[in-house]
Amino acid sequence: MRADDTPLIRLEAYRPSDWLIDTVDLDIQLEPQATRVRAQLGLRPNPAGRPGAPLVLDGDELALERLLLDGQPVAADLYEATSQALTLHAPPQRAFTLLVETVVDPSANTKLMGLYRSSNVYCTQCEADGFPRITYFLDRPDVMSVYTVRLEARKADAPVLLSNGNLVATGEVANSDRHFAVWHDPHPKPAYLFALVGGALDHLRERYVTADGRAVELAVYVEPGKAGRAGWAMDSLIRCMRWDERVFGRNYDLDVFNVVAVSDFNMGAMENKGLNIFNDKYVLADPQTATDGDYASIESIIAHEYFHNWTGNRITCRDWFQLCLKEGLTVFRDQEFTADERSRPVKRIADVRTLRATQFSEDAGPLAHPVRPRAYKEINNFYTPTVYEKGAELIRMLKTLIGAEAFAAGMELYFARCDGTAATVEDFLACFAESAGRDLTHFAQWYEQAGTPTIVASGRYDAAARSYTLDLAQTTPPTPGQPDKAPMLLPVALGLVGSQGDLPLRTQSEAYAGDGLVILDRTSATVTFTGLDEAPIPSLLRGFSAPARLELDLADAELLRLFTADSDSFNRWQALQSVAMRALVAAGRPGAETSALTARAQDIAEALALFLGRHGTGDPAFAAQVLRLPAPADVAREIGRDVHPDLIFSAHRQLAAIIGRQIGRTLTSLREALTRPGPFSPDAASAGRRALRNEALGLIALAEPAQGAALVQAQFAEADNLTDRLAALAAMTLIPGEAREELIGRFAALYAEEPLVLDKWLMAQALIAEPGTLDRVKALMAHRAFALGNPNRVRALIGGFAANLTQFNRIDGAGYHFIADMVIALDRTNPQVASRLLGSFKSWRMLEPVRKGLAEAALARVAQTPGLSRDVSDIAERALA
Ligand code: B3K
Ligand code: ZN
Repeated sequence: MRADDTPLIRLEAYRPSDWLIDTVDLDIQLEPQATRVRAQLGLRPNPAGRPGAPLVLDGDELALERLLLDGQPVAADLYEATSQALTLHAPPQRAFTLLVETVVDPSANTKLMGLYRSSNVYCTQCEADGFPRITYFLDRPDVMSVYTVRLEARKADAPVLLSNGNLVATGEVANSDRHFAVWHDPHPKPAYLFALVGGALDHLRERYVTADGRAVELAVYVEPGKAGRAGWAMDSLIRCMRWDERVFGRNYDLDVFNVVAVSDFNMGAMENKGLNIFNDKYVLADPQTATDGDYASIESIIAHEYFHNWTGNRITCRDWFQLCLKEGLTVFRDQEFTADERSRPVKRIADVRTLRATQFSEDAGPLAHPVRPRAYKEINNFYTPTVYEKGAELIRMLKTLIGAEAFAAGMELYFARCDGTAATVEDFLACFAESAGRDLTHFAQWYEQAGTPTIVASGRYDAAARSYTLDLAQTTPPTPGQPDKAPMLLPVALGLVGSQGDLPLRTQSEAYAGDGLVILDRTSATVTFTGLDEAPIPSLLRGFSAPARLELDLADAELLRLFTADSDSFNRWQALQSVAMRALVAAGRPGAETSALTARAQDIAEALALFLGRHGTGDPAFAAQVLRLPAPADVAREIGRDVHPDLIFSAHRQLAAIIGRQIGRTLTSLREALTRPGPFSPDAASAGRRALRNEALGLIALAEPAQGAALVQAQFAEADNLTDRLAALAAMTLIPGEAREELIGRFAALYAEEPLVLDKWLMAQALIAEPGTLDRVKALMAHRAFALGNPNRVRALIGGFAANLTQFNRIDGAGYHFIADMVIALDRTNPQVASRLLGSFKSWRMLEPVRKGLAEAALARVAQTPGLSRDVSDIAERALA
């Protein structure tokens, strides 16, 4: 079915299920090509449903083998079984059991949804709609059941058998080479949280006692021989469990918690109850095969999935429109965990970078949608930066708005009131309205209205009146289906910076909420601050208090002053980024003069030299963020229309080169000062030092290629860890020539047996901003490190190329053509990976006319391909609309 014929599922159309399934007893005989699934369902009519309704169970590519109702065969005319549904026309209007038997082929399941095999390991992925690929079921999150699962397999094939909940029995099957395990999960759950794993796996085990006294067996399962790489994931797990007890008062609730790493996985990880399944990229780590970035991602994703146990599993979503209820909240929780474990300002900066790069760009293009969408054709296309990252920003704003205390009380209330239910955004917000004693109706609009608001601010100082007046106005651009926008409730955290630091904030203005917070909830507001003996510089949106764009007309000199004097670290960082962004935006347009860029580059370099001299070694992680200029893609987004990627890219190179040359000596001596002898440690402080050293290396490579190449060679030779080796490789990719090719070869030889490291190698090459890259990528597709069937390989090489601003957007359209071909090819085997890749076109409308035309043609070619999946046709259709 083409997406244009696919029914649109609407939030307004929600109604409770007519039937409930209280218990599910699964008996699963694992076989690589023919796994038999016997599902015994304990059904009853839902008192909230329609009396006398038929029973329609969802299926997906299933074949029914056997059907028994209360143990008796069902007459052929009483039911209908297709590959997509099993319907009982007139089921008994009472509780009854249904035994449904299906046979599935895990080895042929290339979609990686439902039950599949990954490197000889059986595993499952059921969110959002994979369970009906295993058995017929009411696959909706508000149908929650208690599961008992018996798994049976050949011992040699699957010595380890795992499912959700607690292990209740194991044994041998008499007179056979088979064994079994029975798992029982006492917590009712929706089918999307079901999971099983079977295979030969090694593990790392720890015992954990919860704050409320429950002993829990923790285990991390990995490919044989890789248990030595599971330590960091385990360590992260233990720390995040403690943190959730301390900060949110949440204890774990089963006797076991298992994490399993698999090598073929459509996304990062999955929070199945008591059995989290991970992309191995987010579990395996040792200094030789994981970067500091990997260590940080593992820590945060382990935490994210664990935190879902309460925000997602114990309290799940009523329907998929409420996805942000679990995702936005859980992202907020994992962000807070990282902020507490590492550096709060650095985490905030990193998250805002991601938000702007992924969510702001989504909001600005044809795929924009509200945090809670009102309609969808394919729910798997809504696991987006808007639902996740903007969803987390909404929770953060809520906390800012009502204060930490009322926020904590609201969370408590939510856990107490909604535990065990499938809840809605309204249920969630009601808890905070109650704890804060406030009406949150206007705030709730954040869930409904798409688009990134722009705040336009201007201020004036009146020396005679000793006052400073700040005018704030907001607008939100139209997005698909929402041409007219209402004003949002924007919490604007602010300060006024004077010559000696922050000035006291005295005002009678209505919009001022106290504690440095202005609430902009109408089209415009004016706030007058009094008692000021000097003209202040406004520091607005401190800590990035709202997911908005800010237009504030400060002079470069004022921004540079904020960079040194603002008490808010985020805005210190932001101030310098803003100066750099101005330079890049001005220089990245057709016909731009280069003199303005040069002048600004010099100002930035001077400010940086001073800053690095003072703080470079004191807070290297923060300094690394400061040193990293806005990326070319950020500049493209800021320009927003008639974008010329090549012009932006060369402006970026030019700016980096001038700065790099200007502060070259500072960078070199800083690199030396940051070198610490001793063995590798992944802790945040050590990672911060490496980040700054490597940021400096990149800048040197751009400014002084010969010196950069020498430093790269030395660093590669001396490095005792992947972070430094990969940074050397990345810096070298900026310097064309023989030496680069030689280093690329050496890196591949060193890591020939490490697919996850080779992914980084593939990606580093796919990102080279040179016309030869497309041919290089095509050639690499034949390399043994690449496989079209493995999502990690595809994301690294093909996804890497699609993220290459200048090469994906080649003026001859060959980049678009190639990605379109890849989408079409991948769609035949794995529609989710294909549709993600197609999302690379999400910013096509902002391009200059020639590229825009070529991108549109490539999109149209995808859209017109016969037999497309719903995943891909939905994205193509919306991108072109
Ligand atoms: N809940 C899963 C994502 C499922 C994606 C389905 N297409 C991972 C997470 O957000 O924790
Ligand atoms: Zn999640």
